[in-house]
Amino acid sequence: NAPQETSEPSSAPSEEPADKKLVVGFAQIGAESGWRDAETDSIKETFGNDPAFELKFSDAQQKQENQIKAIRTFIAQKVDAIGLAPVVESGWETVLKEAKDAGIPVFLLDRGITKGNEDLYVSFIGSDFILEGQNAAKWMIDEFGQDAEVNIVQLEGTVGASAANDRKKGFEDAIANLPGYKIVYSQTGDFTRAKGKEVMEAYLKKDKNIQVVYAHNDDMALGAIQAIEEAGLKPGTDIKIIGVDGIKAAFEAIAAGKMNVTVECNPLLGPQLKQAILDYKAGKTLDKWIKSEEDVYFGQKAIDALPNRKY
Ligand code: GYE
Repeated sequence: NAPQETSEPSSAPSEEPADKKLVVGFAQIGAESGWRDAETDSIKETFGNDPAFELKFSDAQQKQENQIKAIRTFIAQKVDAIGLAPVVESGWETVLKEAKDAGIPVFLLDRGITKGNEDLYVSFIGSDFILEGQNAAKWMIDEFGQDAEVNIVQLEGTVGASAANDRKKGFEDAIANLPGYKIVYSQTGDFTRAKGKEVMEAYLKKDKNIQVVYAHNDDMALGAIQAIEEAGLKPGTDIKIIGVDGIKAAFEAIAAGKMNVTVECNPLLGPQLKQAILDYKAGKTLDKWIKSEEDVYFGQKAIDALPNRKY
């Protein structure tokens, strides 16, 4: 599939304003999850509502090659800045070097790239995925106790994505010294609800002695919940369900007693990206990592927060 490119309609008057618009090209991954849809909306709203900017938005339909093509198109169009949500960590050196040589600043949004390439982008704006994995494990250990025997199924995100690698690492490191905690199965569900369900369904046919599902995002957790119900078990009770992202549907599942906890990951990054571009253009020095602030929601706290969730 070719990348789909759309330009936001300009809200400026027909006469060119004295100040030229800043053109931003954004290479998005796709629309695999509720989280990503919220991120896309945030970017489109932020730049679409600001007459000082023009947004060129590309949807790569989950393929790195499409993201690379989109970046090359942005370079040819001489955009003022490029935003990139890298689907996987590796393989960006060549194209980001091309952007650098063209003098176009690159901002990484939400996912990172392989360490050692910090000279190829201005800032990374996003979450600490290792901490998210640790927080997921912390909830579980608080719930069951250090000495418990707990069989865990891990539903991993997209293979090679920083969000998947680091959520796995944070979680696995946190249980490494607790011999009762065993990951009995770990498989990618590609961050989608459909795949999360499929993987869980297949595993439950072989083994139902599971106490926890740890899903690298809420969509896969919601898919697993369906599979567990169809297998005649009670998600949230028989099997505790841990997700990451904090999408509204996860809060609803917690309120319904089918899910236990969601580790928040903020997708509303449009305003921070815009600010970073403006700061860069104003000659300010930016932090290499502009971190998101996030919380962990379970029980009554999740139920209380539900009416005010924005995504
Ligand atoms: O958790 C998942 C999405 O990169 C942080 O990607 C993001 C992840 C998010 O598809 O739902």
